[in-house]
Amino acid sequence: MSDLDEDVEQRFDTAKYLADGVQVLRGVFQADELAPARQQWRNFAGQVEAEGLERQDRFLLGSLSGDIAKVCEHSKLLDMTQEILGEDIALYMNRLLVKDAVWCGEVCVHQDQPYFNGSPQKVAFFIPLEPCSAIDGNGGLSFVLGSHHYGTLERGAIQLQEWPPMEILSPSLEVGDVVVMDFLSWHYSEAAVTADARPLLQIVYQNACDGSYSGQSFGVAEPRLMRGAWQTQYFAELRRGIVPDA
Ligand SMILES: O=C(O)CCC(=O)C(=O)O
Repeated sequence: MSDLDEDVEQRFDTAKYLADGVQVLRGVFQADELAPARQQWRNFAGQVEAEGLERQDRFLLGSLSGDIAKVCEHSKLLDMTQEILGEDIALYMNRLLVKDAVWCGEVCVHQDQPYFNGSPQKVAFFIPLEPCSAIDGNGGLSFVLGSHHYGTLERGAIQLQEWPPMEILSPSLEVGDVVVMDFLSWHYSEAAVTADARPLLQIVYQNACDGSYSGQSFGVAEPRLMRGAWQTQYFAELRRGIVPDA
């Protein structure tokens, strides 16, 4: 590894990430690094419309603003992404997934790629703004290790029993921990059984040879280069000019 932040370098293992399609990193962020974003969340929780966001189940649709929006600029995330995807990095998605009194349901086993556009070579980071527990907790995520090796599947609920057994990782995350996930990795979450809100940032990057971007609803209204240089002149917003099949 080259110029990774020293603290992260001890933990991030590119080979393991490539093998498992997911890696949990403990204590990536110091408390003060996420404090402004957490404060912003606490200020607007329950009144997301005032932030220009629209609540739909667990999704806060619209462009994030302020300190929450800036987490995607953090060098620790971009350094790890460069280790995986190369020097030129673009932002694909920047959204907040919330479970709380408004919505606390379960999310079936699925893969994100079929719901989005562009190359499947995307790296997703899950960053909890409050402690986030998968088992008997506030609806944290579980991950199916190695599932990304099956490539792009279809939309819908993946029936785990139809596939060879794979290990499930159900981490309890503290603030400062980060999950790095291949965009092809299967994942799900149980319904929350505690009343603690679960604000979880999902930030997705890709190589800047890919001009796809998620659009306003998922936090990237325009193509956004994060490191290096664009290696394409073709930019495609998710769902642009498409009438979905009936
Ligand atoms: O918020 C969750 O628990 C699941 C989120 C997720 O995986 C998704 O919406 O694709």
